[in-house]
Amino acid sequence: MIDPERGHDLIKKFAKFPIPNICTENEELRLNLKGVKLRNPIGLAAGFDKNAEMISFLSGLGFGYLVIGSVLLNENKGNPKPRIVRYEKYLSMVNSMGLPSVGLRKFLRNLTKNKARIPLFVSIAGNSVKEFIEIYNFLKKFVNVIEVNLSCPNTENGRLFLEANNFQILARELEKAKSGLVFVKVSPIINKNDRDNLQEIIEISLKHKIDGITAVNALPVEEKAISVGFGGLSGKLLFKYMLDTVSFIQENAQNKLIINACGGIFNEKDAIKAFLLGASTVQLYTSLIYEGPYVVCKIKKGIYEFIKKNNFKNIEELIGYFTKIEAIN
Ligand code: RRO
Repeated sequence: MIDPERGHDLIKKFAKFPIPNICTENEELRLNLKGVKLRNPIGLAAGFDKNAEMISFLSGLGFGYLVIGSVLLNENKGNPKPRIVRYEKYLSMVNSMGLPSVGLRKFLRNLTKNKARIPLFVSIAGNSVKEFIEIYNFLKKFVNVIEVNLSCPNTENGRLFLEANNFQILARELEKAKSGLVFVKVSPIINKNDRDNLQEIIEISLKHKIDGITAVNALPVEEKAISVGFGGLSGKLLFKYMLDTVSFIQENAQNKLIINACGGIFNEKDAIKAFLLGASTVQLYTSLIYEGPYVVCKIKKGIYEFIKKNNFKNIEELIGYFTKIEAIN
């Protein structure tokens, strides 16, 4: 009933303290991402906790990992309000936050003050290669997974590095600086140009030892109710674009890139579809808003029951199962 951003700010005030895990965990859902051990494959997507203020609380909601950020080098206020609109009927929303960030130093203070009991991934954003690398070098001492945001729909430079020539330069520098896992987050593919470009991003990622891709960020759309007139669409309406993009990456990367599926994951069926198509993990944000704090427990329970009912040994067997069958046939 209240303004969406005011609602989010209220949650932030409440979610300052640690809570014990509200769900049970199952051994069958454990996953090892190149040495990063996850208790389950459900992650919180970037954007919910941009400034690392709710880590200890969010750790208790049953996630296997949290993506915190995106963080910028310097403080940034973001776009003018209103900058979030909900489409309740479609379980979706549009945001045009415009990368608000407390900046790297304050972010790190928050990060070290709040105790996370699960692996933390940090999403980083920047306006230049130099800025990305500076943030990366600073953060790599504290976290071992970085998600490089190539696809913010709401700032002038937000998708600059999704352009293959620019990404090539960034990927080369990241490779030189690399320690730990590096993912890149991309936009959904909707046309042939997007496909061709993503194909190049995949090739460059493989060449420069990027570990995986998070697919997808919000879909750029026009929206008059938002102050700047445009934003990124997330939630149920994004789901089919996410599946398309995940399939495309799986086909073109031949199992050499880890895929995190992000976009419209509301229940176990959504998550299982993504796993079968090749995603190793799924990430959610919008469904947490519409379904509430037990959404992660519900999804995990559903996946566990599916695994048992269909005689899979564990989640690892589910990942890419469709593509494995195709290969046999
Ligand atoms: O802050 C934002 O406007 C924002 C970012 Br950085 C992003 O990556 N995706 C999004 O939907 N919003």
